[in-house]
Amino acid sequence: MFGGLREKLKAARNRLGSSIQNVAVPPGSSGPDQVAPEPTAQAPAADEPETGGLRPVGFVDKFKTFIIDRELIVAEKDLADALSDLEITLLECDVALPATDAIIGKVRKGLVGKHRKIGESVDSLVVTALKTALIDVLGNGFDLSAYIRGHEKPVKILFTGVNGTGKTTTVAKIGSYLKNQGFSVVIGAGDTYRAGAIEQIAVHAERLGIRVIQHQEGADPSAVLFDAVQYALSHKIDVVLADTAGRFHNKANLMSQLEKIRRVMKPDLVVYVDEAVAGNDAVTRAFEFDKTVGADAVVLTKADMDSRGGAAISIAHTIGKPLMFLGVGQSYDDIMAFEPEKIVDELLEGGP
Ligand SMILES: Nc1nc2c(ncn2[C@@H]2O[C@H](COP(=O)(O)OP(=O)(O)OP(=O)(O)O)[C@@H](O)[C@H]2O)c(=O)[nH]1
Ligand SMILES: [Mg+2]
Repeated sequence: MFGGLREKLKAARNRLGSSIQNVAVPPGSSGPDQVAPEPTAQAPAADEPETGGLRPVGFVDKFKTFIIDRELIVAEKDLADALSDLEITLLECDVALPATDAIIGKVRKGLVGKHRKIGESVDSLVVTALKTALIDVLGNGFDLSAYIRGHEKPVKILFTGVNGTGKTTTVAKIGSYLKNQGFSVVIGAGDTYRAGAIEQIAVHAERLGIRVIQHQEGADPSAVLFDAVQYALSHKIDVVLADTAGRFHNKANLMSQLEKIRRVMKPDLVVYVDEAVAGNDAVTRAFEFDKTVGADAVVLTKADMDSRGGAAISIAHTIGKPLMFLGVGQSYDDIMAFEPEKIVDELLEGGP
């Protein structure tokens, strides 16, 4: 998951470290007394090729061994090239422009100025700045279990999104996840439009031992989902998960059908589902859905197939709604509650 982004961030992290090390130890000098090699550290070889300005990325293997033991002053201009590299990296990985700008601004803020951190390596200074910036942009996630525990039952959750992105699979996965957390669940087969959709969700529900409320193909989805809510009320079920047909936000008739579902079912949460692999398209579509029918949280599926990670990094920041889960495969357990710190740790794991 997000392997391409992880690799590129490694290079960007190296470049930032090099730039800072360059300030601390100007090329050709043994360095001012702001930094000192650890006793066991290898100093840069005397015959190491000079590049004129910044040291080559390979130098970083050495910068991580330097320890800031007094004061290091980093100016904005020292980071300009490295931040520009980071910006290109993020954009290449499909991180949306506003999120990219925010990350660059936060990394700059984290690194420019005086550092007086006894015993900290240049690399850990860079990692802290990157981590803080990414976590800030990723937001807080959304703890569905905590939400359900704190809410009047049944909690009604409506899943929306464009065709084929993984809504039905996500309904099944979340059903299984919530069951494992001890909640009782009913599923409403609200996709009465696509041939085979009712059977698809019914098969999932049967495998998971979850009750599904269904009508005939072509029936009014509002009526199906209303019945699912009534069933939950009369059977004291904790959660109603409402599957719906895929639709594009510019199809007025289908969007007004969704509007009707909202009015009739009165969901507590509207969850927008899209696929991580769609990158910026997913961000744009989420924005449009939020504008037309609203969205309280987002699930990004197929993160297991996504190397770039751009949608996952930028969707919460761009549309202002939290990311709740990542779909990471085709089995019921292939769902991850979205925990920003964990994601960022994985993105920045390992050495430079
Ligand atoms: N690799 C991977 N595949 C997934 C994931 N989630 C869903 N899929 C696959 O995506 C395909 C479409 O999934 P559905 O759940 O039917 O998508 P949908 O949004 O309900 O589709 P429509 O109802 O036609 O709009 C299926 O083959 C799923 O197995 C995921 O997280 N990872
Ligand atoms: Mg479906």
